[in-house]
Amino acid sequence: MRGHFITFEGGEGSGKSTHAATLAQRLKSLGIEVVLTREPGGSTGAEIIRHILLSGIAKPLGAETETILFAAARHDHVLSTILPALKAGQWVICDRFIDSTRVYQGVLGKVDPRLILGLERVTIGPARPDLTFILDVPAQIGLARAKARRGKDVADRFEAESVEYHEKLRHAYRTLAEKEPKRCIVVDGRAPRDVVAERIWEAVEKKFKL
Ligand code: T5A
Repeated sequence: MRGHFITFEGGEGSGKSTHAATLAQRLKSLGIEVVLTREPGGSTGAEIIRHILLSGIAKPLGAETETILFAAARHDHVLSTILPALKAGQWVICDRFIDSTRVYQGVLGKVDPRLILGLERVTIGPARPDLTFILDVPAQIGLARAKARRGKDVADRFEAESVEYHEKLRHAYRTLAEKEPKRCIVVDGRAPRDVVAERIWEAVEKKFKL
């Protein structure tokens, strides 16, 4: 039996990590086996590539090269972490996945959609998300949260982009959700944490008949 695969998407500081962890905890409290993971990263090889991507050293190589690096990380992550867990009947909750590439590299980076979708097909195989939460917050709010959380550390490669860039991201995520309404649920991430968590839980209960 295949397990279930849920992804969290959205802009910086929208609450993905917070709500991925909250959902994982709630499922575990029901005795469900859960693997909580993230992208870029989630496996030994992918964590190495994460460092290259988020440090910004690959930025001068261009958006296509960054796209290929995200795909390389995803390939290792899917093979090493996601597929084994799904095959074992576990639930996988992933903080960012294919939609981040579609939006950051595809829409914002203007990378040819044929490259994006071709790499997607090759890297994920049968690991298609059953359900994707898109946490929606205005860019200013998300960036302020991300800044408050990182303290004196410097902003990473993507967080350092302009507010205008992040507003475009938000719009691109909403457009993506409209195109795939069966898989994607947009959740207002401005609401208090417990309200957002409850909205997510209700959707999971309904989708997987818990
Ligand atoms: N990327 C990634 C690509 O370009 N292409 C790809 O294919 C992939 C996979 C990853 C970067 O890589 C890019 C996108 C990203 O820029 P990352 O360090 O993993 O970088 O950063 P993010 O995924 O953006 O994660 P963040 O940590 O910035 O944001 P989250 O996870 O959305 O936010 P979270 O949960 O950490 O919350 C931030 C703060 O807000 C608070 C939390 O407590 C925390 O302090 N918070 C709330 N506060 C008030 N009300 C609420 N409802 C709140 N929810 C959370």
